[in-house]
Amino acid sequence: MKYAIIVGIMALLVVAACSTTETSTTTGATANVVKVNFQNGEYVFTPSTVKAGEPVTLQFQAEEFRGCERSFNIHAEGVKKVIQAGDSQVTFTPTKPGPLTASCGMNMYFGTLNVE
Ligand SMILES: [Cu+2]
Repeated sequence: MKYAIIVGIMALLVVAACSTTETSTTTGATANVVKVNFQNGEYVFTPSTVKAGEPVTLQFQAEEFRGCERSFNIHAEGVKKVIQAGDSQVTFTPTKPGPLTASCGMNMYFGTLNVE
C-alpha cells in the first residue's frame, strides 16, 4: 500500500516536472484528425502523414498515456500539450514539409509525424 502511494506521488512529480506551459489551442475551420496512441514506448500517429499548411488536430488516446508520456511536445512547431482525460487534443498547423519529431517533456519517448 505504501509503495503504491509512493509510486503515485513520484508519477505526479514526473508529470509536474515535464509540464511547463501549454500552448493555446488554435481552432481552425476544419482540421485533419490524427489519432495518437502510445505503443511500445513511442508516440504513434494515424495517419502518420499530414500536409503542410493545413491544420491538424491530434487526438490522444488519453488512457494510454501515463506519467511523463502525458507531457507531449513537437518542439519544431511549438506544440506543447499535457494530455489528460477530457482534455486530450491539440490543433496546430505544420508550417513546412519534413519529419516532425514528437517527444515527452524529458526527451525519453519519441515519435515521428511526417509532413508533406
Ligand atoms: Cu519523459
